[in-house]
Amino acid sequence: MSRTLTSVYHSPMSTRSDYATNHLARTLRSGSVGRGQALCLDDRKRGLRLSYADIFAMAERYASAIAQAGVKPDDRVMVQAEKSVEVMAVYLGTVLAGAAFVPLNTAYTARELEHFISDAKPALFICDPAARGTFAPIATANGATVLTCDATGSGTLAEAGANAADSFEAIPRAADDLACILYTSGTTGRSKGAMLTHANLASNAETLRDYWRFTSDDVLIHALPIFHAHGLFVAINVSLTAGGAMLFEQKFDADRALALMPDATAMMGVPTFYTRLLHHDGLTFEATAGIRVFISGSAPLPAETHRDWTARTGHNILERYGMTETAMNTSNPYDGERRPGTVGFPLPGIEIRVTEPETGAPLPNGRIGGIEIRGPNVFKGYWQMPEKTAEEFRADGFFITGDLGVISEDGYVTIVGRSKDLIISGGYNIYPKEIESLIDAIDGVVESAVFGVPHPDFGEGVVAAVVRQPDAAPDAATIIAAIAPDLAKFKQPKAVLFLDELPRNTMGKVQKNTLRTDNADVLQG
Ligand code: MLC
Ligand code: AMP
Repeated sequence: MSRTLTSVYHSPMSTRSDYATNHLARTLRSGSVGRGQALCLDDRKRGLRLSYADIFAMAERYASAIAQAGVKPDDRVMVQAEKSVEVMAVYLGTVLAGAAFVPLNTAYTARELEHFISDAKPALFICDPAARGTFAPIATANGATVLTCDATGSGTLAEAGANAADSFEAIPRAADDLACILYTSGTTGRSKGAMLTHANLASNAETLRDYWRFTSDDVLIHALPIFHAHGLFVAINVSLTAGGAMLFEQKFDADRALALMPDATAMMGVPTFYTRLLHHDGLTFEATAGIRVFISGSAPLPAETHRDWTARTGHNILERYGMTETAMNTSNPYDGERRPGTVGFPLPGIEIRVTEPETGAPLPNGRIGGIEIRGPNVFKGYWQMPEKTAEEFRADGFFITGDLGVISEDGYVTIVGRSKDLIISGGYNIYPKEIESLIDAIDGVVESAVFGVPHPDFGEGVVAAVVRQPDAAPDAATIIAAIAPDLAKFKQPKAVLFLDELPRNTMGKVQKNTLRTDNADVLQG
């Protein structure tokens, strides 16, 4: 397939800028050196076909605009805007400008935003023009300049970019300098910012490119959000580092994914992508014939889905395991057995051990324990939380993931559960504590327990068990209405159950396992 472009967007690859001293930018540009006019990103809904030269020219213009907005090296650039090539260029521009990129889920409400902004104190905040009225006062009160960008790229960001210099001298950044902060919810309900360095992201991109054999011939269906590790660090970084092309979709849609497959060689997704495609009549051997690799992660891929996929398409999905704090840790092999229900082997250069959770003592293969990780991918710590950071690391540098797993005699890692109270729904992490606190504050509620149960589409779905005062009993609709303004939609319970009391053990601890087992079919059908 020829992917040389003739596009109105053509810009010469900047010759003035030398990325050699900016650790991550150097890696992200490495795949395209000498191939400036090759296709980098194709957004068919917007009719955009952008070459590497176009994308890096845009990134340099945004880097200039970011610097002009007063952003200095090590400052934060926070973005809560719909997925677009402009947001991707802001990510690259932020890296070039030596600042830290802080993307946020577009579903977050003003209450959730308030915490992120006051915690990260960004110098620049970019949001949708429609949200400006709500978010700008919070951002400016915290010292940020505000720019806007909608799903089509319109807004004051584009204006600033148009007026900015079209080349930018990359700010030198060393391996250990901060590149991104990604917020990940905390068990106490307070989100923590995971600090990822240039070397964390660059090393993971190169490792995954090589392990999964990505090259400049690849065309990736990119239908993931770009505010999380999967869509940003795995999909974008690997594709750029390989010099491949991305078919950029606003969000996942099974019809569109199937329509794109004849032009693609790879797809990355959360398990929901695969279960939704399996429900589509169009999923056949023929429809998927041109795809080289289907990759799944962010949540467990049921072994049954893996097998059904093979039966319907002839492809074995390649499942991998990662997290915000570490990017990717393990992967099933490219060649060799992709074993259903497992997440494969530690990636090259990354060490994994399974330990006794209380003591950290390493356990032999075959024994279930806590998964711990050490390697160049492991983050620098939680933003302004040195004690929390110290708690999550062993003295010898291993990071305690909070996942429970086992390593087989032949080295395959299987994740069997989590020691953290966490729900993963459609690939999004949801911490029950945050939802419980909001429900408990509602008039007439005595207490609540939030837990995950099997969901046919999202893998797990959120359920709330609520104990009410007898005289002023709010119904389920009242409870959802009360929390909705403060809680992103994906975190809101899909069912509310009323109990006379919560099940507790002899220590008084709420038995979430009992709740999960007793209500396992609440969201089925
Ligand atoms: C949407 N909804 C969700 C949801 N997504 N509810 C629970 N969990 C989710 N993940 C809500 C919607 O608001 C809507 O509410 C209803 O559920 C149905 O929406 P939909 O239109 O069917 O959903 P859709 O918009 O298609 O989104 C589903 C999805 C999306 C799976 C495509 O959630 C998604 O792209 N997930 C990927 C998340 C991701 O990238 N995770 C990576 C994290 S990084 P209503 O009531 O209005 O209908 C990481 C590290 C690693 O974990 O290892 O990768
Ligand atoms: P996040 O904090 O959003 O980065 O989510 C990371 C968590 O997702 C991990 O700690 C795991 O619990 C889970 N996860 C990621 N990939 C997989 C996978 N392939 N199988 C099971 N769980 C996974």
